[in-house]
Amino acid sequence: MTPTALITGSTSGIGLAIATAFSKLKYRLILCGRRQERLDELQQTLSRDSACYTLNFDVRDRAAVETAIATLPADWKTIDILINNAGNAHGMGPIHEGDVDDWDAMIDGNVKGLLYVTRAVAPGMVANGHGHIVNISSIAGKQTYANGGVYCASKAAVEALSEGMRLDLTQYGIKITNVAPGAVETEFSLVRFKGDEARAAKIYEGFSPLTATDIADAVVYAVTAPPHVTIADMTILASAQAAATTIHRK
Ligand code: 8X3
Repeated sequence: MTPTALITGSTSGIGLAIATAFSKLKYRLILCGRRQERLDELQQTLSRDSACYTLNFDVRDRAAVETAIATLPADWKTIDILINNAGNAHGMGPIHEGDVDDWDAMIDGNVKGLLYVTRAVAPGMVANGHGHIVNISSIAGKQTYANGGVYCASKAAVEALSEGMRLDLTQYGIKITNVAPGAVETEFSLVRFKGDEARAAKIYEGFSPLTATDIADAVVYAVTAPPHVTIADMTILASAQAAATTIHRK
């Protein structure tokens, strides 16, 4: 049967690339995001290849997450694949100068939001005896860097949650894949630097960064692996990148 995939943060960046790649596989798609206009546009584009349903909510809003998933129509209720992609970096700076609103945004979105969505979707997978959860983490969850402590901590939490979910859910036939990308050129840096385009562009200067499609390719590999294979953890770096903050630029 055609799998149904729910993707958070599906209207841009890595989420959009995954939605596009899944659409080529003819998966049924539950496209989630905060911008209804973008969701509508995406639905229009992707419905050429696959059936789509949109859900407009912010993962940080616990009640909205619960309501959105609880009110899915009957023929969209069985979710085979959950892509926990929504998340972002907000601001950068030393801990003693950190903007607490930025910290809240990162912890609420990257950690609590991922948990809210998982809590709403996983019981259905347990009841069905199968499922696949893909958590989009980051190299920042494996290596902490200066001025990024809170973002790195939020992604370290994702790493721990991937392990925790695997320990709790393997017995129910649910696979967990943790994907940790390095430098991917998306609107990520623009959000991190609060719209400062020059500063964001500098991040990707002098080397070929990863594209969102590179990450989507890896996710497709994980979700199409044979039933007896779990791709547990993938770290994906740009070829010029040796570590989170070590990039060889020309
Ligand atoms: C984004 C990757 O290296 O900019 O998650 O933190 S990095």
